[in-house]
Amino acid sequence: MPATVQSVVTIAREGEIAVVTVDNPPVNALGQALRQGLWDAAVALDADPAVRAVVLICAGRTFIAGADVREFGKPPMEPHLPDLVNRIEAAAKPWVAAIHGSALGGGYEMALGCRFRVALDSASVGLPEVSLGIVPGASGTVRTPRLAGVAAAVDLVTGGKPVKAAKARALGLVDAVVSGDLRAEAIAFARDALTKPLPLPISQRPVSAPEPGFWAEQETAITKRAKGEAAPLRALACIRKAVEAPFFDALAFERETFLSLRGSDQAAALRAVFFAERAAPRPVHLGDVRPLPLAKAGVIGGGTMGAGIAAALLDAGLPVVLVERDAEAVARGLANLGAIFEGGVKRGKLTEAQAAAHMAGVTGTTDYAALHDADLVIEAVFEEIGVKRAVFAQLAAACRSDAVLATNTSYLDPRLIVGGLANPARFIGLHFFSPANVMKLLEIVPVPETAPETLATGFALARALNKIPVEAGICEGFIGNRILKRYRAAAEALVRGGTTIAAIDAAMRGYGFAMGPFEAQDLGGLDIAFLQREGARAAGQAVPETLGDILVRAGRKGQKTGGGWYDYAPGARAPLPSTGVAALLAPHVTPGAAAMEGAAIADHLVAEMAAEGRTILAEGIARHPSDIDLVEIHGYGFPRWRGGPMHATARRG
Ligand code: T1G
Ligand code: NAD
Repeated sequence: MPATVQSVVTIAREGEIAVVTVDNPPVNALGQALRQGLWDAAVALDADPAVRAVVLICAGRTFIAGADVREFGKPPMEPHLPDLVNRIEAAAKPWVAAIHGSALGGGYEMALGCRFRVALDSASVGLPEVSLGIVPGASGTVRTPRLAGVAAAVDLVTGGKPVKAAKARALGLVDAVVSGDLRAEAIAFARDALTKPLPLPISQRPVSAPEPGFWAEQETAITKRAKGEAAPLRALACIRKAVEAPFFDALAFERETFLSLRGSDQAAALRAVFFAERAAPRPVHLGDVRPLPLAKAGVIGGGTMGAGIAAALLDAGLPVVLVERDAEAVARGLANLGAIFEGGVKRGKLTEAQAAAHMAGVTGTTDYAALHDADLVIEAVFEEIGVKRAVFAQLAAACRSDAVLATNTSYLDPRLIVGGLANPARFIGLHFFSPANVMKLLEIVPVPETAPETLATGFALARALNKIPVEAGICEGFIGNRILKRYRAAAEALVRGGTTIAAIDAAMRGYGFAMGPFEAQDLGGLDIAFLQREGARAAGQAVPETLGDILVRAGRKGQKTGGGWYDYAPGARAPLPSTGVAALLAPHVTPGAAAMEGAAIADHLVAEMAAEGRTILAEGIARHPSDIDLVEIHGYGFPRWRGGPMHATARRG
């Protein structure tokens, strides 16, 4: 009978092999109770003379997925994880980690404390701590270089990306890759290991110093890649310490680094985003409403968005019917789609065969009858209400009455697009972001009649496409474009107040954005927003003139016209402050007004975004502040390690 040391840890016996099974749903995270249970198991098994080796295995979906991130805000409790890992390593009998799912962070560190690591062929291992703004805190930076060498350790720890079993085996991060019954295979591995001399515990293995110049090269590369995040460079320093100092000194240095980062603003932000991202695809308010089955999709319009959306659907294995206006437009749409997959092949994201298989999954046509068995159809035609209404009228006639019909509109009111059509319960807005096969954000915009099942289907689609869904109420620009409008207006107000365009962009890049608001407009084109404003004016709305309007009217639409907010040398993309723009805008700048400097600019503009976010929450357009942060991070390039405008301003108090 298995003796239960703790409810989360049970011990069974297979002859001379003890099997320690961890069962701590949902991902066997190393909370205090589990750490205590494993500590007690090590003590009990050391004392049992009949046990010659131990297999550590987990129930559920994965091996230990790491420390319990929910404990990070609290004072660390004993047994501390590095002590537990050392205790397992010092056990009288060799432990064999049997890994399935993802052995991540503290989970992989537990495996490093074992004498051997056996991975199921579908498993992966990793040290993703830097993505949480910290470094491994239980010997990951000290044991990994001793197990797999410095270069592999630097990649694994400073990149934070998991490694699949086969590659892990090649790197030496695991000792064997098995298929089928992991428990049986690990027991057999343990028995076989007992017939040979045991390898040294990892902490006693030597570590070779890298080539001269290695550390400086890595420091330069990581600084460039980290874009303001502190943890990757600190992780590199830990690995260097592991090479240059005795094991326990390096371990102490790592622990000190981990504890110092754990309370940092960046770690708090990245933890908040981590939990928001996990909560987003399964909204609590939907309860257990079942989504409709999705086996076949339709996309109307094969332009920028339609092709991107079709690519995302095909990437997820959904066959697609792509409908366009005429044969020429169908050919163009398919060519757009083919170009997306060719790009994927060039970047090594897809093989030629996969790209061909994706293209085999799409049918291009002008005939709406081809949509008769589609479960979901997404419209992505011109942003004109008449065109969209005509398309939905055709869809209502051609599709099943229960097919979900979605519009990808950016600014039109979905209620006006589908108003008057039968079966309104199946309508919804699905606002993808360009490029739709890359950007993870999906704003889900129900109309008043949208059925819960339709809404649940929108979230199920997001899960299938590996996107981050955020439900938005109906207003101009929903959540993201509404905040973008406020952000741009606030930036223009700073220009009117005497702050230079270049200073504003530099401040936002310094804050962590890839580019500032003016550079971004030059890249995307000033005319898109200009046309949207002109459309609103034509519809009778009072839309004050913006500085952007002045530039567009002067023919300055951005890089595509050789100049926008900035000048550009012919064929170049580097933004050059423009005396022409300064002259154009001079009449609109308040002379002597207090110009802002550096970080104050960014704090002010982020505060403006958060102010709009608070209004959006008050109006019920968004449900949670974290939803707004996800929109900004995944739709508009807000630096993840700042947590989003709502988190950042709340943290600043
Ligand atoms: N701690 C606590 N809860 C966690 C968790 C964690 N580490 N990881 C996931 N969860 C919860 C998650 O919030 C969700 O909860 C549920 O588990 C399913 O997650 C000392 C200090 C493992 C690949 O960074 O990458 O170890 O919403 O929806 O898609 O050096 O979760 O159901 O209530 O993501 O199957 C390092 C993070 C920690 C792993 C599974 N470890 N997790 O993906 O499920 S730091 C990580 C993941 C550390 C040591 C350091 C993924 C997954 P709920 P899910 P999934
Ligand atoms: P686009 O001009 O690139 O593509 C529109 C496509 O619709 C064209 O290929 C056109 O041939 C096709 N089309 C027009 N009338 C049609 C009809 N009756 N039947 C079938 N096809 C028809 O436009 P886009 O940038 O892809 O935008 C499409 C929609 O997506 C718009 O509503 C836009 O607001 C929205 N959107 C655009 C972006 C963006 O960044 N471009 C982002 C999010 C949402």
